[in-house]
Amino acid sequence: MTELPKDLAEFTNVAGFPPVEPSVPERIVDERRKYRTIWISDVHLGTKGCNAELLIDFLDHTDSETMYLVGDIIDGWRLKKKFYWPPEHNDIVWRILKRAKRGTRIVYIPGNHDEMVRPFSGMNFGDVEIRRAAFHDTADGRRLMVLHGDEFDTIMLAHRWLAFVGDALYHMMMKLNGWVAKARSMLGLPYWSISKAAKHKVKNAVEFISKYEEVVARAAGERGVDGVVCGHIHTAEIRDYEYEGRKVAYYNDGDWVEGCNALVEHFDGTMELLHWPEEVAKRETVLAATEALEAA
Ligand SMILES: [Mn+2]
Repeated sequence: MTELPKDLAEFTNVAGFPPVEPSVPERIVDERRKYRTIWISDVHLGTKGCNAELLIDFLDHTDSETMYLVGDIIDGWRLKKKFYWPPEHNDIVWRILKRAKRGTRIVYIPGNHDEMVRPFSGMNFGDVEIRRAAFHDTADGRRLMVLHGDEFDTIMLAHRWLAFVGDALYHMMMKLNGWVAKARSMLGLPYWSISKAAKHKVKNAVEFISKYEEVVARAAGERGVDGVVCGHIHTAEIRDYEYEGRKVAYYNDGDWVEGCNALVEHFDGTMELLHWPEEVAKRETVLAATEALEAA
């Protein structure tokens, strides 16, 4: 019999899960930023890409009446290949469950990376509602459709892979470009620019994103709702579209791999995208200024 890796044994020990105390202690702040609603998605727990530190910070500084987890919260695809589950990832689950206990309504809409949770749609696990999709009524009387967004992949299939060509890859290619040009000229091959090819791909990625947003907004328009909240493409955005003369709002809550964004609804129904690294920087500036004042 093969023995379970230590982490996995811990993970599957249901009696001890979630842990009684998180490994990163919950920060007690004077006052949490309160919102009517918070949407987060594409956390990818179970991968090295997940920015757990910032997400823990976010969860410790905010609160809301309702919180939607808009898919790809746990990366089951990657976990199946290679088990990776640091204590901080437990801490996130712990914080979400604690929120539910404190009275936040938690709605979990699984995405394509956590599609193994989808068969449980309609059920409640503890205080967490699992739904395939949801409608959300804003404080200013608008009805929003909430879904992960991979539902549109079939339409987007032709362009799908282009979305993964990011900036980092582009810059790496720029560097490579010089070497390749040199090697090619040494071999007597004609000049061929990787960076030019990459630039073309980046342009395609930008086109992919705007096309995706259009497709999703149109689907929302067809269903007669005032807007849509999704994730999936790791690109946070608030944008207004029009469908047959009506306004349809497109909201994408971004991700916690690169962007570290959350979409929030204020108590008057105003929507805002938070870029958490910026919020942390602002907070630290204020803190430093206060300390300087106190020292003076
Ligand atoms: Mn996804």
